[in-house]
Amino acid sequence: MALALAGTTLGLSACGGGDQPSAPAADPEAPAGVSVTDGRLMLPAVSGNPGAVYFDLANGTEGELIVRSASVAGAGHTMMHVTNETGMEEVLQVAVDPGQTIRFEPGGHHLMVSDLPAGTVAGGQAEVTLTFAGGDKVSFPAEVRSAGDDR
Ligand SMILES: [Cu+2]
Repeated sequence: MALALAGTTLGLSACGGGDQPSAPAADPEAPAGVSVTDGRLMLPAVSGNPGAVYFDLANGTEGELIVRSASVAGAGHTMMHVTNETGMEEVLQVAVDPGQTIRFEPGGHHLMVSDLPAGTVAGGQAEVTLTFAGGDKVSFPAEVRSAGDDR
């Protein structure tokens, strides 16, 4: 599926303006107030199929948080999906209101990861990175679980 991610500038303008100076980020790679917990990567039942990643993303910042893309270290393409009545479809961004937590969970939003690296086995760990509108990123560990395990 061809994606039209390039050339999008909407997110930047939403952050501009206002007379409050923005605090310098201590670590531009991990915005203060943003946290991810309960990361887990479910291996596919059939080797070679995509895996799924679930987690809770908490937006403790004062502004809207918009996830623009996701990746898993060493893996191939990672897409953001949402499950609906007719199956799954790709979403190009996921917005989280200030003070809200969004759960990527079975039956809802999730990441779909193709071409998992060879060493991805149950009991191990994968590093997942989310990239937000504006360029900030957050990385977190996901516990690798077998297809039949608890999601
Ligand atoms: Cu999916």
